[in-house]
Amino acid sequence: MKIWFDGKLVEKEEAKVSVFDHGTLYGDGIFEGIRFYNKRVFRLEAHMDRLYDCAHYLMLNIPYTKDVLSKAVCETVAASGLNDGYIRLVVTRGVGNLGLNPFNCPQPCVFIIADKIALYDPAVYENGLNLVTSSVRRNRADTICPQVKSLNYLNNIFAKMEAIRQGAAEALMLNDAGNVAECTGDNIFIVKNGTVITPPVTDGALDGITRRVVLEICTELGIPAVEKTINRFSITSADECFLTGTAAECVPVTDLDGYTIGSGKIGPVTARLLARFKELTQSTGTPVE
Ligand code: PXG
Repeated sequence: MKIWFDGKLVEKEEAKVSVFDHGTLYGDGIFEGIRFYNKRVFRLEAHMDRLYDCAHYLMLNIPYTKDVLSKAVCETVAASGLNDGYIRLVVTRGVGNLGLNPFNCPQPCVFIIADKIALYDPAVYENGLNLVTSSVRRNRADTICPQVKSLNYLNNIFAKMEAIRQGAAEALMLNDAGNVAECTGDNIFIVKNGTVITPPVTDGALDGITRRVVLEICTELGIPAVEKTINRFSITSADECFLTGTAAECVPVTDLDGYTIGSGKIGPVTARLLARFKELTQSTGTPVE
């Protein structure tokens, strides 16, 4: 397997991050998770825009233009020989001294992996997934802003562990006010009386690219869609519920904390959105070669 590491493709064994890298020492860095289908990278431009916006927020200067890094992503996918898979693009603060000061780290470290990923059991795409509400709150915007895809995922990891310990596949994360933010690695949607509803990013959600695609599909198909604050009651009384994310794609949710959601099966609106999402992933994207 070839990894793109600081400007060139190297063997996996040679792709090593320093123990003095502030990404390793402090979780100081950012990442993107991107999918490719039929050797085409899905929504590459949107992922690159988000990466550079996050880098700017961290005052981290990525030493490549967006264009160069986009080409590097395509090169890595081409070198993988895979038709379909998952890209992990990571930018760390780079090598520095012991001590938090990021301004002593002259050069960020950038690497790109193209590999396979299987997030959930394939059965959940047919039968729906169980969620449990986590006791861990999603970050407030005045801590690590939830819109930043940073290398600090500990809150989400704690929430994920809680879910797994209770036999659920994913955890629902509430914000500081007790309203719904999102899940540990996916955005959440409900359907109520024919309207698709998702919390606004200001309620503590990542501005997910799959989330944006689903909202676009709603417009295209004439399905009413709104960004609105929701709570756990909104979910237990919803007709349908589903999650979106690059790794997860679109997954129906049929249970929250033992409450059956709607019919307990994939709902008709979810099924329509999933079908159109699949068509888009199969037919659009940036060709890698
Ligand atoms: N919320 C959070 C907290 C995320 O980390 C999403 C929502 C969905 O965003 P996108 O842009 O992907 O639609 C994410 C994305 C993994 C993994 O390895 C996690 C994500 C993406 C890719 C892989 O578990 N999270």
